[in-house]
Amino acid sequence: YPLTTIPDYYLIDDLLTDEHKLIRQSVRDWVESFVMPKIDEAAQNHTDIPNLMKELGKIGALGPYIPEQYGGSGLDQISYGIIMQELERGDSAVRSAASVQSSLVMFPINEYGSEEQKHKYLPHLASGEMIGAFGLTEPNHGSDPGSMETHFEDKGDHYLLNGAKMWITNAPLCDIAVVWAKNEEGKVQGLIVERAFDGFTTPETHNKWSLRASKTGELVFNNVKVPKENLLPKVVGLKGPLSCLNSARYGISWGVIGAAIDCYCTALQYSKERKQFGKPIASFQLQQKKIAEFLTEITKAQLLCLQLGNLKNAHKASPAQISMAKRNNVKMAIDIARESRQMLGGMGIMGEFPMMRHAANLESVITYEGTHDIHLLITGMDVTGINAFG
Ligand code: TGC
Ligand code: FAD
Repeated sequence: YPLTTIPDYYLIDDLLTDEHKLIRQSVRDWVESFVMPKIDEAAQNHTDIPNLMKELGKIGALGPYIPEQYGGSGLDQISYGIIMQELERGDSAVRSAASVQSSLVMFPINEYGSEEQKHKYLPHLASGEMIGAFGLTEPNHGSDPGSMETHFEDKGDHYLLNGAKMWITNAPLCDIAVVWAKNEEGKVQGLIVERAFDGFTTPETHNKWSLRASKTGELVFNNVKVPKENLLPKVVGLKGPLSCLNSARYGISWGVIGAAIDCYCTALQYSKERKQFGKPIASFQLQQKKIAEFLTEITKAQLLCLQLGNLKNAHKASPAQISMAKRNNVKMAIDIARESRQMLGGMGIMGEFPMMRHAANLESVITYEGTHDIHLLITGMDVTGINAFG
């Protein structure tokens, strides 16, 4: 479909700056030339896209809001959101790579790291020469990370880390991992674990039907000696990893709009070209209902994200507001991917069209960074003041 058909039904462009639009255009062009031609093959073959992280670094998609002195671009939160949207129009795996590197690895090092840690890691993460992973989830503790078992002991001149993390994006590729583990008092702290440390392994998780162009794996720590200078010094407690999730969930709220746009534009074009009963299928009311509802839901999601971005820029976005946007927008996108696939009939199951790939990817997106139900409970708790988790 021509890129000029990408929807802006409520003239939201009028609310963006020239810089926002320039950033969007450059990421959009890169997705068209670098991602679109190879994404179906990568997903079909369950392989990652070669050099993806370095390419993301070149276009400034890694840590866009990290200060320039550490290799970031010092951009605002709306720019970050727009970048995520354009990347996920290509594929959720591409957005995932940028999300993890930016919000889950660079963000905690920038917020909670020492000056030495920031200088040592951030510029290499921003350029994509170094790949980061984020270890919070464990085999026995996903929605409830506070019960994690991974722990470290103080051995005088180093820490000794033991445990395992599961479902970790980019684990098999990572050069470093920001790992959340309990200290001897049972308090959660962050450690930067480097690939070369003895006892650290990253087995790959095979046979996924979702996010097939992204590598997922485990982080296993068997008596890993972590130098003391690799502890993130400025945060103690679960709020450390959860604050990183605020940033990543915000980016996902924007990102999934991109996946929905790709499905919407594809279905709209197809429905105008495909004829049945002597007429384009777009002329049938049932198909128009789908198209009109897709556009309505995309427009609502765009407005939600833009205002959330304004709140984030003003440091006023609450975790519960972010949960609402993540939950609403991922559901919006997965519904559009599934419904738009039907509009293509048999062709909808083919790799030439993006719907099956987006729908399958979004099954992960609706699960990671807090499941659909967990985000509902966060909203419920915020509104009622009653904690329904425990
Ligand atoms: P709870 O007792 O409510 O809170 C513990 C402490 O954390 C604080 N807190 C937050 N701080 C910052 N941001 C947030 N969003 C926060 N939510 C809570 C809270 O104030 C408290 O602080 P303090 O100082 O009083 O100690 O926590 P809980 O144990 O009851 O758990 C509830 C919670 C919120 C953890 C749970 O609802 C939740 O969010 N579970 C979901 C877990 C999750 O999202 N995991 C994601 C793993 S990473 C991932 O999926 C990456 S995918 C990457 C990709 O490929 O894109
Ligand atoms: P569980 O927590 O076991 O949940 C199972 C079901 O129970 C869900 O439907 C859930 O909503 C429901 N449930 C749980 N508690 C409650 C409750 N109190 N009330 C009602 N229902 C409840 N994690 C990382 O740390 N780093 C990563 O990079 C990362 N990448 C990922 C990549 C992929 C492809 C996937 C699939 C996951 C990734 N994750 C990562 C893990 C992800 O965050 C977890 O899968 C997610 O938080 C859910 O945890 P779980 O899978 O253990 O499910």
